Amino acid sequence: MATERYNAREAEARWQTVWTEGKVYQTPNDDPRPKYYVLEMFPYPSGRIHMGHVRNYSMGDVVARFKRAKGFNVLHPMGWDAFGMPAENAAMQNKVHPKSWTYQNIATMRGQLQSMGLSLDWSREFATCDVEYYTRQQHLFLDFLAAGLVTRRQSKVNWDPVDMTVLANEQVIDGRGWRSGALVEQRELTQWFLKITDYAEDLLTALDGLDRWPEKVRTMQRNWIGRSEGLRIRFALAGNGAPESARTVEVFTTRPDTLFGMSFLALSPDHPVTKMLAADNPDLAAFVDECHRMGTSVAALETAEKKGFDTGLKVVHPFTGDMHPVYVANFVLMDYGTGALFGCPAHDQRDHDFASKYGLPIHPVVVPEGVDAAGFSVADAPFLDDGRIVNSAFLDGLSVGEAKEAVARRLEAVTLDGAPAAARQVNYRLRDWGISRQRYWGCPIPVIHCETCGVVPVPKADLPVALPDDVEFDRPGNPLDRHPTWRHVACPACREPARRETDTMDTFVDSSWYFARFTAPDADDPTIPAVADAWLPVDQYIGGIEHAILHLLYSRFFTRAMRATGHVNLDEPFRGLFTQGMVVHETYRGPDGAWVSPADVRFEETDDGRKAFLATTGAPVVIGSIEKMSKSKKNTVDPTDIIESYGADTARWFMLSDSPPERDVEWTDAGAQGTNRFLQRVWRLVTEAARDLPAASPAGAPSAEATAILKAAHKALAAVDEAIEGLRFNVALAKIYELVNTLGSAFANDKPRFAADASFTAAFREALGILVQVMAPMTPHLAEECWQALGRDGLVANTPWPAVDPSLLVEDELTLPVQVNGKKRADVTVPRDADAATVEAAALALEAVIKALDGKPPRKVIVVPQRIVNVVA
Ligand code: ANZ
Ligand code: ZN
Repeated sequence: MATERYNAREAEARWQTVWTEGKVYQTPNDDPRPKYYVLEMFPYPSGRIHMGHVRNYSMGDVVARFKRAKGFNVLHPMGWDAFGMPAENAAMQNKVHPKSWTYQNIATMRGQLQSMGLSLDWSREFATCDVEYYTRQQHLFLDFLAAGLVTRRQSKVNWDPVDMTVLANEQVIDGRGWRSGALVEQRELTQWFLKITDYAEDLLTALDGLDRWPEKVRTMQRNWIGRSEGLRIRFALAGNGAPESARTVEVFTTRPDTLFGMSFLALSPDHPVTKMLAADNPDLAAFVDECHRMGTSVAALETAEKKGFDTGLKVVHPFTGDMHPVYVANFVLMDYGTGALFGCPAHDQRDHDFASKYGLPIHPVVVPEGVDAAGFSVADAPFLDDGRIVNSAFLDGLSVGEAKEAVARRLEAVTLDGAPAAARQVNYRLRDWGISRQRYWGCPIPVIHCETCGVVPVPKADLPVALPDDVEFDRPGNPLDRHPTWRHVACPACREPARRETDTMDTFVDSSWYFARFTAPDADDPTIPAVADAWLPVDQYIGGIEHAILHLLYSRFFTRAMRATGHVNLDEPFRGLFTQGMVVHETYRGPDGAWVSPADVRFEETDDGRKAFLATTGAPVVIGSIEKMSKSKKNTVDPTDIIESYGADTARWFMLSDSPPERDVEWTDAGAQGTNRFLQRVWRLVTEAARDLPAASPAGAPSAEATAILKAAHKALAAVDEAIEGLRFNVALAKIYELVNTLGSAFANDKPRFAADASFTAAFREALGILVQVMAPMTPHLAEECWQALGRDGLVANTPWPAVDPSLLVEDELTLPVQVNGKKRADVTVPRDADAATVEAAALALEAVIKALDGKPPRKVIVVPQRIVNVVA
């Protein structure tokens, strides 16, 4: 009698209802068991979930279900990173309010996530655009402000002169506004900053303790923070036209050892001396304007052609007394170091490019160890490595490190214009975090500007500063600015008419503390510190590598700032971090060269391989390379289509099965079908066994066959346990395949034994139970259905993880190689505890050994216990 196919669609919905109604995944805060907090990076509600989400959330759910079964009180929440530009773009393009667009998307995506059967505590759900959330964020901002962690200062923004609006760096494409196409300018605006640089050193050194983070991510963060030890050196200005008020210029250098190789000094276009000179030099002013038309991003500066303007001024070299020209150069940033540098073309690529362009001297002062200075040329390329100092007077012969120290010592002792000519300085590449955005769909910055009182924080009692709903998106710019009433308020200090801040916060602020809010999502204050401290840090955080720098660094900073203001008492938010690989798929192009979606392609196996055709017309389709799923290449599959045709368990299992989780996984329909067949096979095995196995009867001591079954099950259990613990999901799945094969063939071949051997039946039942339990984290719906078919009590979701019987893991046989005169002839399998005589006898009885000895008795047999048998003929 054939059993019914497993109907995933019907069963999955049914179990989801059971879980929801039983509140199976709701996590109480007051639970005596040890805590475990697993979190996947929360999604942006763009419209629909994609396969990357399916992979990410499947992994997190495996960990959550596994830890729950292992006796932990597991926190596994979900929310929405819901503020940001796309909602405003949709508002401008489709005339839909950002709020309704966002909440509609959330509703769709929540439904999709729920159809995946994730063991989430939905009672803790929130969106960052919920006023209940962002008002607590305003509360944090006010606390940070009071604690001196917020500043306000002038900073450059990308300005679109046609749309009359500020643009984010991502909205500047090749130097032009993404909508208007106008050349973007740089403008100075007063903006709000969070003082992340106060924690630069701490954020750097604490990386050493994050031993459950990928090394790659720690390195990226180290580079981003970019600590360098250097020297500030002041040069005397000389030459016609030096401003009265500026007698010296200070540079920052990490290579004082190259000072004798100096050939120019360069100022930033925004350097105060540049500004003084530009005031009566129109050519220089024009050059500065040209520099301002480049994008503000560091990347834009790095790729731009190096350009300079010779000011005609000179500086005096502190050791040689030589005069060097002073340029204004586009590659010198005002907000790094001192906004000025000395150029040493022989040992720096940018300086080399610059000197080559303007015909400045290129003198090597460092040569590789053991190389003769006379024959060493840097005309074509600078020498950037370590070496020996040459052509440098008192530094000659020193190492780079020694020379840095020697220059620092000498210059610290030299007095220039009444102060030491140099001072040591540690510099960080990390900048303070500018959070002001001139946009509507974000968390309003809770301050008020008063003519008399200046900047006045909104009193906490007046929170929330809620976004107005009645806004217009018919024009570019910030709708909050032109709202008729919203910005007009009374000053909280003097009650006179004042102006509300109309900037909103960078959306990275929203995601910098959501993990803490999940611990007490309904609290009046941003957190309940004792509760947050009990749950945090997040034990396992899982997400994409694209967040390796900003999101993780901001969250680490926020945690420190929240500690400084009493909201939590810890510094590192994420104890373990895992960055998963991407989901990739073949690409297809139709006859007209346009991308074609996999859903519109039909395949045929032909004599020369797999061929693709348009499903509609039958026209040939070109199969292209395998790439990250993306809308632009149309090589996506919709998770909902997959779930509807195969079920969520198939999608979940396939996302975990084929590749190590940190690598890319290729979605193929054949792979999904294969997974589906495998799950059907498990269903058949379990239901047929449940039907055919005799009822349990007293089993007695297990027979050899029963022991073999128990061993296979417990070995698989131990291996799956270890693999999930180490987040090697594909390894866990491989062990489960093995177990299914073992049980499948035992069931097919040893059926007669069930009637005769009660211990075999009992072992088989136990093994099936283990199989269902180890599959439950990956395929939770199928597991419940099987659990029920086996007649087990309750939900597998509530059942403790089975205990491994260690005695079943011991191998009681051993296989040793047998050599005759040093050449391997055979293997011998003996009981693990066999003595030497037994092993010797077994080895000599082997056909291959008898043949090798040619009938003669051996001269000697050496048994190395547990290792090898050597026979000497
Ligand atoms: C002289 C020199 C000689 C330099 C040499 C390098 C190589 P890191 O290591 O990243 O901190 N620099 C200083 N201020 C700058 C600014 N505002 N904008 C752009 N570049 C600036 O970089 C420090 C080096 O970057 C400094 O050391 C300086 O060039 C340059 F063979 O000084 B160096
Ligand atoms: Zn006032």
